[in-house]
Amino acid sequence: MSNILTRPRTKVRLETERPRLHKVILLNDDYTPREFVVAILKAEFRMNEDQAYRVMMTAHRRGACVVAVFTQDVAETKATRATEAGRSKGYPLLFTTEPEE
Ligand code: TYC
Repeated sequence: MSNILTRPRTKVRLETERPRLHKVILLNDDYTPREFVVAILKAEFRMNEDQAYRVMMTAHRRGACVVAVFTQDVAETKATRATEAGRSKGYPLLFTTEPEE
């Protein structure tokens, strides 16, 4: 029998890192009606009329607007649902996601 002493190779980490958050971004287009964008923002992102109108107008004027941040899974699900809601009415409305810095 060998007498070699071994040390444990793993270190216990006392803190867990927070998951990186992902932004949901609303992109402007020339075809989707403003009221429809506002309705989607209210339904999918639980915004009130005022918040939804401001976000829609920011995307309209600047080309894009950050809607909210979530974990990756939730951000992607919401962006997909919101984009599909537009597509179901024939609009090119687009929500994308990207990791927060
Ligand atoms: N630009 C659209 C229009 O004039 C409205 C719009 C706003 C569409 C924001 C998309 O993300 C958007 N009808």
